[in-house]
Amino acid sequence: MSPTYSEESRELAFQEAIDSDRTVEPRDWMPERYRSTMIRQIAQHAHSEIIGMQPEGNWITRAPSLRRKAILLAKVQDEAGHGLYLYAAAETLGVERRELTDLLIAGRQKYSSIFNYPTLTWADVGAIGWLVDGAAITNQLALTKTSYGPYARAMVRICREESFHQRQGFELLAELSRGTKAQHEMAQDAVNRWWWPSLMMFGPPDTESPNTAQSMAWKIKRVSNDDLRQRFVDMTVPQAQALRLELPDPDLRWNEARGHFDFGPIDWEEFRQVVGGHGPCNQQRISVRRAADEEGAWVREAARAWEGRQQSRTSAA
Ligand code: FAQ
Repeated sequence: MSPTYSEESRELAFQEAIDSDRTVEPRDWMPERYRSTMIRQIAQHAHSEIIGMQPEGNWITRAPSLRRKAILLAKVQDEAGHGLYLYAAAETLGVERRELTDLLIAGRQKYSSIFNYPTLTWADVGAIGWLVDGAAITNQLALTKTSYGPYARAMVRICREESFHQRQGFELLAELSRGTKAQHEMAQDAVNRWWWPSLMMFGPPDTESPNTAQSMAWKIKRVSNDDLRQRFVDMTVPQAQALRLELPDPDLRWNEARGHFDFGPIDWEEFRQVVGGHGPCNQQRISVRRAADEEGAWVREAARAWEGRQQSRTSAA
């Protein structure tokens, strides 16, 4: 774009490019607010992937069979990979992974509310795969069409891996649901505890979401929080029936006129508490992340020393 453009005409040209469905690439001019919104969302998403390793990672040593342990190890490792693609996407906007990690540990950037709930039984691993990854895919499929190119491309790969995660959660719960009475009850208890927090993953209602209008105009978001939540409910109810598990909502019923399932009120006060740092595991999640960062410092130092040596060898050659 021409350097003689005023800020206002640049913004207009940017919006026109967005309206005609052009993706924004790292070297393109973009309004500062677009850049900061994108950094906020990608960083929050990356942090969620990394913090999200903790609730399931806690079960790796307690998986009930070698097959289940191998599956869970692969899944948790995939989440680490997703975090890394996303930090790399954020770096194309001019922020370092180090800065973002420091902000997370200092409590100045968010991660998804869902990872502040504890994993009390093995069935929780199934409920996370089925419901949490199911909600994540619903959101992320829309994000494969987001306007920022590096984020959209990261989403395509992440969604493929998340589909496997969702299937393994469904399969785990199906096995428990068809198992002994105690196993069925354990599966039901996990679904009872994870259902409502999964609906909260999509964020506040559209009427109370400060970022949705601008993010939709910039096509960062293609679908609103409430519409994604409805998509997830519509997709999940028949799956619960197939699993022979109940969703813990007495108001859940098909609405012929709307062509969607109606569902009961969400406890938004609980959401605010969890996002505000007062969920059951907020402190534990951040202190584990901080300890991992401190314990890994020597690896980063060694990598930097090795990189420095390689550079001096190259320049001497
Ligand atoms: N938790 O105005 P909006 C995964 C905040 S999947 C915490 O609607 P926006 C995979 C929001 O940041 C989970 N905070 O905001 C996995 C904003 O605060 P701010 C990660 C939330 O951005 C599975 C304020 O509330 N996925 O990790 C939440 O337009 C299993 C107002 O909200 C993503 O991050 C929440 N649930 O829409 C890993 C997807 N909801 O920043 C391991 C990408 C809202 O202004 C195991 N993100 N807030 O201070 C998004 O799509 C959007 O950022 C939304 C929120 C939809 C989450």
